[in-house]
Amino acid sequence: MKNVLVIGSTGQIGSELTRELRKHCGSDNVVAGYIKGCEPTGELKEGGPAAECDVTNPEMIAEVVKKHNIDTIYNLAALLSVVAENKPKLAWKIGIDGLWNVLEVARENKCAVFTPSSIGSFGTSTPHEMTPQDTVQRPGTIYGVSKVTTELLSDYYQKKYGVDTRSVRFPGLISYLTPPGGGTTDYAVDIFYSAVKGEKFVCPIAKGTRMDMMYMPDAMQACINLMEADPEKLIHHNGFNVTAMSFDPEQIFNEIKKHKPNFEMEYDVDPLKQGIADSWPDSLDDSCARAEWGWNPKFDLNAMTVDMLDKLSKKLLG
Ligand code: VAH
Repeated sequence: MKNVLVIGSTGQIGSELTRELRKHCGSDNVVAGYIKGCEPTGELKEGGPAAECDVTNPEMIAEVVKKHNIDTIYNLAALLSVVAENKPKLAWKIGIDGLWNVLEVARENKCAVFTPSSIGSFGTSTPHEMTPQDTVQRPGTIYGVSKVTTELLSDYYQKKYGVDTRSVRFPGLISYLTPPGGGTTDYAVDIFYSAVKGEKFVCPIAKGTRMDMMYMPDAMQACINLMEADPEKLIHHNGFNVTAMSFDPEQIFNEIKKHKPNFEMEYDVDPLKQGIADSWPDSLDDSCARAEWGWNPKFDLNAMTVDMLDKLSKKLLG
């Protein structure tokens, strides 16, 4: 991995991954791809090259890949689960028509490709406890349908054309840098903002709803370590289960309360988010990722809470 293009570099994952990749590969070797109206700013803009790169425009992708001699594409362009349910056609256009464009450019230019899947690729008929790596995937959301298709199309290009496609199924991602953009697991980020601001948190997810989660630094390591793993050791290529913790709203609330004794929470369940959350696993089996490429998260709920409160307090309160 020498010259990298991050498509969707200003999003929740892309903005942090571009920074991490620049530290890892060298600032000049990581191109921040963006679309009009979502141009990089601040460190993302100053920290290295950027290029307009709309995933729905194959010529644009090819031009950037050739100009910067790209050998690895991180394709992070997607609508998250809740937004996607309200804009299903656009979700498919970005998620799948866009993926097709990326895979074709990768095939023609011999690039490796990472396009994340999600625990959203599972549905109500999937075993919910310790969800296996290889199991039933019949999601009921357009987000989930697009993520299963992402896994299958990426596997197809790997088998048929030898394109080196690899990816993980991300759980909910928690970060203090870039706020999430319309997902079912956003509550696990929003709760920290309420706690730091001294506000009561109104939780849109029902008591007892467990979902897998991960702190963003661990997600960054997953993105990089998988792409640099020895291909000879990979049995799977796309859609590795990865997780770091599984909790419900009460558990994260009580962990935060250890540090903010006056913090309060009440429930106001959002039916759309709750319906999606109920269809997702309660916990994942990530043993294949651990065995095939050494996946090993560093942050559990306790460690993430300490770091999130510290970093968010500095960000919001100075
Ligand atoms: C969402 N944060 O909620 C994303 C993610 C597993 C959750 O895919 O849509």
